[in-house]
Amino acid sequence: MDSGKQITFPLLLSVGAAVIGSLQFGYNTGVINAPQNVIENFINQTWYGRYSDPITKGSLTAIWSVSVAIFSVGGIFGSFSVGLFVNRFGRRNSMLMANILAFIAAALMGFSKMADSWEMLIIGRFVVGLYSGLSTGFVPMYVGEVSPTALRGALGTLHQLGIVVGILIAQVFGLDAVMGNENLWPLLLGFTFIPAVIQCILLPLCPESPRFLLINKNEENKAKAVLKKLRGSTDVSTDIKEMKEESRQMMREKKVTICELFRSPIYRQPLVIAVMLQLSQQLSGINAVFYYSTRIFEKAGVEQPVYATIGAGVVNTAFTVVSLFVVERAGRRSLHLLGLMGMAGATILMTIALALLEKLKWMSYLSIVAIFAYVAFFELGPGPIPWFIVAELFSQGPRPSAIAVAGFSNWTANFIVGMCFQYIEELCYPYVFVIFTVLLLVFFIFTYFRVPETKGRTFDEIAAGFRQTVDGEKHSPEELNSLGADSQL
Ligand SMILES: *[C@@H]1O[C@H](CO)[C@@H](O)[C@H](O)[C@H]1NC(C)=O
Ligand SMILES: *[C@H]1O[C@H](CO)[C@@H](O)[C@H](O)[C@H]1NC(C)=O
Repeated sequence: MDSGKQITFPLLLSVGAAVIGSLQFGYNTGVINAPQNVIENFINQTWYGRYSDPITKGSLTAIWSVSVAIFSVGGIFGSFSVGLFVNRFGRRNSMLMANILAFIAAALMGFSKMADSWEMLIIGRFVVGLYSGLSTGFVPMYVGEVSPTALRGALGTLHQLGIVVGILIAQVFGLDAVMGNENLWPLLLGFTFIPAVIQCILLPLCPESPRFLLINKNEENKAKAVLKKLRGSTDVSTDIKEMKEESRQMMREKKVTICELFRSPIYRQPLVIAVMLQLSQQLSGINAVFYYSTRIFEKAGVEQPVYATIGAGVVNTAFTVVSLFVVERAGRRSLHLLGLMGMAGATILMTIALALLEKLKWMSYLSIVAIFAYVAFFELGPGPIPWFIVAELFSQGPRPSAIAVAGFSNWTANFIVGMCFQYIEELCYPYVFVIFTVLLLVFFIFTYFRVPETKGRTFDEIAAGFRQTVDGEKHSPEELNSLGADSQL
């Protein structure tokens, strides 16, 4: 019997229960998009009720931007705390415990209207950000560790898919006719409670990660029992052997702390690349679209902006699926370049559409096309590629620290975009997207000259390429640049 490729019910259950965490992350990323106007009204009225003075535009923008962006501050803390939990409590129990945060957040956001308090909304967004930061660490780890090697890649992509489906669900629920209206918006935000309940029911039926049991707890018999259930086979010696081999290899390579990572010149170049790729993902402005697209479409003269937002969600999901098939085959570097260039083109289209809207009404359609193209190109390149490259640039020893630094850059840039977009928009409307065009081109140039192709190359080969540059700090810029070209292979 081929136990390596079999999808058993316990495996399906475990993976399914875990990716509820990814769904929650996506849901809370997308949920504040559609109901922006109704919630702003609530803030306006609450302000008036308290101070008997109409709220100024500046205060309203500030409160709203903080409510949106504080999610990423929670994300920063969450993603840094992953290590505190997984090795102590285990993967499954960590996921289970994180739901306490989801319940607290749901209550804070859900009752904020009743309590006339936008502060509760803001704290709730922070707490659900914490949960999301933890989830983006827990879920891929658990899914990777319960899956057989042959299925690891395929099942791992369910995390990414869970996120985009979560965003889409949030956009549909955010319709005026569903929950995105004056009366039901607290329910829309509090809805995060339901997936949390489902996960709390399902997770206790799922096994702990066999890798955690074997390597961290040294409980081989328990690990074997779990593996037998997951694989639907009585012979799990190959899995056990593989895990032991992997852990031996990890011991051989000393763990590199974050401080060492910053100090050592060997890691400098890969680290700069890892951080720049994360920045290129976030500063491309993608979350400006996920957080604010309804407002963007509204300003672009689209008549039913919420439906355009849902359309963007559908395009996002479709191209995530497309990219799952493409990423494994095409080179990472070329895909990233293609994505950045396509997004830059889309931002130019968007600028034209916004600038000419006064004269040509049909420009609102062009803006829909532009945003759809923008999202599609994001999912082909800057969406998935940075994670592949970070994982492929670093070997076992420095990888966890590198991923932590990358995650920090990701959430920080996410915060900056969420916080500043509305201000920048007010300042330089209709030319907001020009900023992203410039940033995208800068990242394109950086990727072209500095990022090596990592697909199908070993760590040693990639590291050798970098060493050339480290040894020769005196190398001329031309030589350094040719490294990028050399490594296209
Ligand atoms: C707040 O609400 C009042 C009355 O409903 C409205 O006239 C005012 O424009 C609103 N203020 C802002 C900043 O939206
Ligand atoms: C970085 O941000 C993107 C998009 O917001 C998200 O899909 C990805 O999971 C994030 N990564 C981490 C580690 O938070």
